[in-house]
Amino acid sequence: TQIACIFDLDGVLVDTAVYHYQAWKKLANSLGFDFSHAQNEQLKGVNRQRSLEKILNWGGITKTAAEQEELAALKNSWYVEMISKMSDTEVLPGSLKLLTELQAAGVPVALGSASKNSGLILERTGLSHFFNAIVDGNSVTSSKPDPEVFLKGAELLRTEPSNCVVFEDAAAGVEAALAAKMAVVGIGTAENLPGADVVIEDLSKINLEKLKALLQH
Ligand code: B16
Ligand code: MG
Repeated sequence: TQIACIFDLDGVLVDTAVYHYQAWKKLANSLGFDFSHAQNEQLKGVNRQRSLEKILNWGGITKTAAEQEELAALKNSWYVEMISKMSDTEVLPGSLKLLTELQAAGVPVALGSASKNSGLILERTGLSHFFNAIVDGNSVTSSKPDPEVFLKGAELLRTEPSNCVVFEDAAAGVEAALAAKMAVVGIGTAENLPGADVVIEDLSKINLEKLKALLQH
């Protein structure tokens, strides 16, 4: 079987979701309100600008485009400060083993992330060298659930969507992968990830053999 893998970053390979949450929470608090863990779930996989729009909406706050840009930059400065201190200890369970297995087998691997900070994160956690292609928030125009990020990944890997397996922790990301007509491995819980072909707790629960079986149907 021809197979290629496209990995989401936050919440799949590394544990940066907690830093996004802390930085957004700090921003909301500074504006005089708070939001729940359940609401935070809706921010996963969603790009920076869209995330801010959702949060301001929850707080019942209206800001001009210029003000929104400033607020997003402020959140990002706190977030970048946090991720600058990351190390390879924050790579999620099973990531290293699976990426190593794929690399050894010559399986093409791409990143498919909404983040504009993916370069810094991959570098801090020592994962850069596993990727044959990087598609992130700097290279796409439409945010997940639009399939653009994954379709670009397949294109850069010079393969067809039907050969691709996407790894995603966010509902918006699973939707994007399905729209791209790719197989999807959900990371997390099935109730949060409707439509995924299989949902596992983390990457230690899967290997190349199981991925190939997934593409057979
Ligand atoms: P940044 P992923 C996404 O990354 C995060 O899940 C989401 O919470 C974040 O808002 C988005 O990246 C943008 O990140 O502000 O760093 O550009 O899960 O698609 O890897
Ligand atoms: Mg994610």
